[in-house]
Amino acid sequence: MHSINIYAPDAELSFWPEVITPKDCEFYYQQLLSGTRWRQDKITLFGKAFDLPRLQAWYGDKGMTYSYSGLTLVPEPWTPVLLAIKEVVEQACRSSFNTVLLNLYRDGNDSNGWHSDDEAELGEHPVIASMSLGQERLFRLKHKEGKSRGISPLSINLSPGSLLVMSGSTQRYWQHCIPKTSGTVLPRINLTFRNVMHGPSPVPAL
Ligand SMILES: O=C(O)CCC(=O)C(=O)O
Ligand SMILES: [Mn+2]
Repeated sequence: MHSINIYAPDAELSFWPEVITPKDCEFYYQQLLSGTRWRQDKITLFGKAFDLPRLQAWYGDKGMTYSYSGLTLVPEPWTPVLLAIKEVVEQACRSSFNTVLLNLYRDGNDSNGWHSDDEAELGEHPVIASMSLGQERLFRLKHKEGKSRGISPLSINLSPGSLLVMSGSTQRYWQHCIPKTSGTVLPRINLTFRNVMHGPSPVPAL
């Protein structure tokens, strides 16, 4: 299982083009597509609620709630399929994770806007391990000071079965996104394994 280092200033990026076989890819994709508790979450911007342009699900160890963009996600318990994928990912990147955020991009209209995974509960140097299944989509990265420092943005095709690990100061200095795309675009599932650093906290009373 080979990884490629992608060199960029203030970033640590490793990429495995094929961390699982095409056969496992297809199996996990089908299992996750039908067996995940997909949610249509909303975010509030300027007092108005909008549907996120993708479906999401949050799984992990008990108590590992995760707050982002005004949402608090309470994890569903690990499933055998997710534990099997977690094992592969942990062995490849030699890190351990206690949660995973799943994204389902239903077609080319679904997307993920520019952001960094820099929430306090992920710690100062988070390791984010991003595994892709289904339709290949473009992943873009840009340095926050790219314009003034002349640092070029990066684009990586996230093919099914690939693993991209972002670590070190990547989240501090870079943002990433999945842009919308035209043409015939089948669904894509992305899993980002993360390590949430707080102890079990009470479930919010909502
Ligand atoms: O879908 C992807 O490849 C990226 C997902 C992502 O950045 C996130 O969920 O934070
Ligand atoms: Mn992200």
